[in-house]
Amino acid sequence: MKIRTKAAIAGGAGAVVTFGVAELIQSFSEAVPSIPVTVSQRVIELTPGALATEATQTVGTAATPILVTCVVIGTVIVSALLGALSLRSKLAAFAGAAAIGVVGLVSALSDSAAVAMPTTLAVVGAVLLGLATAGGLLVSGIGSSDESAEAGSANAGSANAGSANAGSANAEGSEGGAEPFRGRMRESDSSQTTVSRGSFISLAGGAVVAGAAAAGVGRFILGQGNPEAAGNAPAPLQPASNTSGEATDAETTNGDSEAPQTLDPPPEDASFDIEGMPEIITPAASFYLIDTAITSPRINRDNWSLSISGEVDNPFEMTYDELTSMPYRESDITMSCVSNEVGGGLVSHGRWTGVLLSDVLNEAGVSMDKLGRGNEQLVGRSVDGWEAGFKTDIALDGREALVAFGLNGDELPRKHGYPVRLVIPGLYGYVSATKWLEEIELTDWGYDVYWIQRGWSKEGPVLTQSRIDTIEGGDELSAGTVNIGGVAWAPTRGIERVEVSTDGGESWNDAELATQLDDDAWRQYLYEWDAEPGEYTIQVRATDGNGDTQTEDEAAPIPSGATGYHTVEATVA
Ligand SMILES: Nc1nc2c(c(=O)[nH]1)N[C@H]1C(S)=C(S)[C@@H](COP(=O)(O)O)O[C@H]1N2
Ligand SMILES: [Mo]
Repeated sequence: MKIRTKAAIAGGAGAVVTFGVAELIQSFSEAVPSIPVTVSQRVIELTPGALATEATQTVGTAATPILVTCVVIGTVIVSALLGALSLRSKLAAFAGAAAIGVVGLVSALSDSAAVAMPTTLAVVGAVLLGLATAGGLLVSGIGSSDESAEAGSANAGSANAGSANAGSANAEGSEGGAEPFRGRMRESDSSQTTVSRGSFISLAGGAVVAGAAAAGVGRFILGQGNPEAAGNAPAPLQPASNTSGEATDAETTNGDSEAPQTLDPPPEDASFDIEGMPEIITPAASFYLIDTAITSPRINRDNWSLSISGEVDNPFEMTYDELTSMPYRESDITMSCVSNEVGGGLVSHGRWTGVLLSDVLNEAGVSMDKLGRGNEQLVGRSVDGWEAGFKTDIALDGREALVAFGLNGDELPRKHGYPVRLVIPGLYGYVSATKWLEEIELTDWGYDVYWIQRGWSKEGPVLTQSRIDTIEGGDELSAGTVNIGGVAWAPTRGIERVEVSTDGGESWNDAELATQLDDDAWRQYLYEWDAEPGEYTIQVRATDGNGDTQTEDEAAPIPSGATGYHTVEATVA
């Protein structure tokens, strides 16, 4: 085996050990984040439009596991090159390893969950162990003394020159004194420090296996400690005792304290019991998921607090118990993502438990005339720094804008913002629905939040949309009664009418509407079509509570949300 190959293997093995040890440590301590994950997170933040793509917010989520893998493999490759480099210059190799360590440390420290001291110790310790592994392998595989290393590096140049002339000079198997590089190494190896090729491979392999095993054990422990990964549902909601009706104070603008703390189960006639229809309340486990976080922040709600900051008279902090002791309500709110394509699945309906945003602001002493000004926004900031912002009057115009801590009767799932998030009816998630909320800042409307910086429109009202759920494109249907059904939504405005066309929009038929749960909720529709054999282009369109019908013009999701009619081609036989 070429000496440079051995050196490269030593370097790569060292990196694997570093990652493994770091993963193992972080599985034991919430104060220490995962290095590859935080590095990937920084890459996403520093490359607007690259992974967190400009065209859709969904690709970023799908690409993140690939990104983490690339970070790990890339580091192992660079470390292997550094191992080879160490034959020429130990100093340069050390500097390279140190630089990798610094990138890892800086990334890890900038993570919201990182505590400086344990994180630094963990990263430095893991890097040192990796270096020791690489060094040990180098010594065992190549030779120990500085002299030999220097000899190696001194000869590396000529070895290269030699191999340029005669490519095979360096090849494994070219035994004997003809090869200067190996020849010199052999000499200085008289101290018996090198091991045989077989045992070098076992040593290096052992190091890699140990590193990978450490990472695996770490991941396993994390999985055990994470109830959601273990398949358990979030805990049932048990907010601090709070007798409904005791409103914090009378000034609350839209805080009708009569709002129920829990909703009755949806009435039977709120949904049609037909195949393909989505459940009227989306189970948390199938609620659509969009965010820029590679792993959801782990927040201990006993240490959590919400701060109300910015142009407020007195900056204010509220604990979880304080929040959940305020009058709260359960509200039906359909949420959707601006990235959703026409007919797509990035829309779900939840029963959210939370305190009115206006009540929280009021409690914090934010004066209503300040909020009434048109040129300001409320920016919700997540523990991971992500931000969404909307005009201040949204909090006051009567809609049920919530500081939410429950979904469908349970605590928020970690993926969906545990312990507290914002849910604002009628706004797409990217401008409003901050998960893992830790701060609400009153600031100038001119300030651009995360997705605005990446080309999406500033206001983000949810457009009226409808979807066909019971028929898929290309379906072969049998003649007779065919159920064409699905959902339509126009949060804050409600759905007044849904029409179905089977002839590509030439003629329209009124669909039957299920009972509307709430103006903020999606509404099911059903058109029982008497189908005769033929080819059909089926479409749907909805009219909102203001009497406005969704536009037929087709637009891509970016910048303001996809428009056009959901269209499905079907054959009736
Ligand atoms: N902290 C944080 N909150 C976030 C996001 C995010 O990336 N980070 N994404 C937003 C977007 S674009 C949407 S559509 C909704 C999705 O919420 P869900 O994943 O609970 O369905 O969350 C919003 N809140
Ligand atoms: Mo979104």
